[in-house]
Amino acid sequence: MTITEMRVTPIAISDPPLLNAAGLHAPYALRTIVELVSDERIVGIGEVPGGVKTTQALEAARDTVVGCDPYQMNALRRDLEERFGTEGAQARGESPWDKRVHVHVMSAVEVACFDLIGKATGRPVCDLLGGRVRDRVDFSAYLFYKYEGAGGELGFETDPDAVGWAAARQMAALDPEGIVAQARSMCDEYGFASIKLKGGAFPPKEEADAILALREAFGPRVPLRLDPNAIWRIETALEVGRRLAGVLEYFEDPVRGQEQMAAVSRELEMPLATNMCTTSFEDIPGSVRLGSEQVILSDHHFWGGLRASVELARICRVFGRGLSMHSNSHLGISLAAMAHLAAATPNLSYACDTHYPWQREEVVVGGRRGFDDGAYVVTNDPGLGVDLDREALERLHRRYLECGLSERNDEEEMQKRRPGWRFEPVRW
Ligand code: GKR
Ligand code: MG
Repeated sequence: MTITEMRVTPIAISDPPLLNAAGLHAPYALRTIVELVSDERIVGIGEVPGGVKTTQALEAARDTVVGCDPYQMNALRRDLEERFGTEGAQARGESPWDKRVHVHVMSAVEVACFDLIGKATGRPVCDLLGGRVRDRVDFSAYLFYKYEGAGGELGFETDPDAVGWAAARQMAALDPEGIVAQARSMCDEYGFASIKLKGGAFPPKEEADAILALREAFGPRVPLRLDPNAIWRIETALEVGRRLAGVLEYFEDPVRGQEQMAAVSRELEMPLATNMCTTSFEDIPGSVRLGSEQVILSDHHFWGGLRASVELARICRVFGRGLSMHSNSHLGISLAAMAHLAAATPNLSYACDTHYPWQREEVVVGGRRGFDDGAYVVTNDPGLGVDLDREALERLHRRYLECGLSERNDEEEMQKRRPGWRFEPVRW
């Protein structure tokens, strides 16, 4: 099989005004869709966080990818690395999300290769990763402090006809009561049985109060997680950590960097988790030496693909790390890839993160994917089990061209609400 064509399409999807340590989500989140077409006219697809830099890097990779056999992923990776180099771990930057470009290129191309092979052979991607150990992949409710509004063309307005979760998604949630109400409607709609709160937006005491309010509302059987995206000082993390002892399933990135995470970990009983201080293979020796976290959140988009994430899972097993999964605003291609990876990863022992309930649009045929009692059901459909809706792709691409956004910048968006607001890597 030969890849004869590579299409790269940046898109913009509506995204509500969610708050985090770096500011506020813009009305649109950027994604880039990659299609690899084979000589038999079979199309494999991939989705990654978008923006001009990643899109241009994917365009630049086209010459290397076209003409390859999609089965030859090792050679393809080597050729891409020889041509474009790799980025050091530092290149991820200080923001909650990963700013590296080439890991995303590798991921988009590799996922599309797997989808292509799956569609050509009639096998689901999880079979190509060694086979499934589960059919149902549990996801967790991912709560955010937020302003009113649904994002996108609805802007800060709301759709008055919306009901249920669609209505709740538009409501402001700026205090513990708002967070509990958000949790209730999201869990009712999707059946999620674990809850994560994105922190780092309000003073730590208020965020800890919200966790305690969730515990009160949902009881001890619903695991809770808190993630302030490394914006706290060690003393703050210890104070909150002691207050929430026995309440949190894990405490995600309370402080910045492996050294500080190790210092907090030595003092607290609860597991620390990360998608910020250990985010590449280059970081593993430091993680092992220092003991910076007990749980790593994998993410095939920034670990460089599905096979890299399988390698990460083995490393976690060897070094006694738990394994969970990280998310950013995304659509159904990423969701399917996450679910196939999770289905084929025996030691993925936590419900995965997903921003999916916050989005309203889709780029796959059939529209929005469903969850069954909090789980994504991985079928035996070939490849990722999803196909590109070309009309939706075209519409979301036009939106990308018109929306005026070229890279994610939550600080700039926050300044529209609070003039002069600045991102501070450590705030409290
Ligand atoms: O979408 O605002 C957000 C999140 O803060 C996201 O960017 C993070 O990468 O979900 C993420 C996390 O777990 O750190
Ligand atoms: Mg996180």
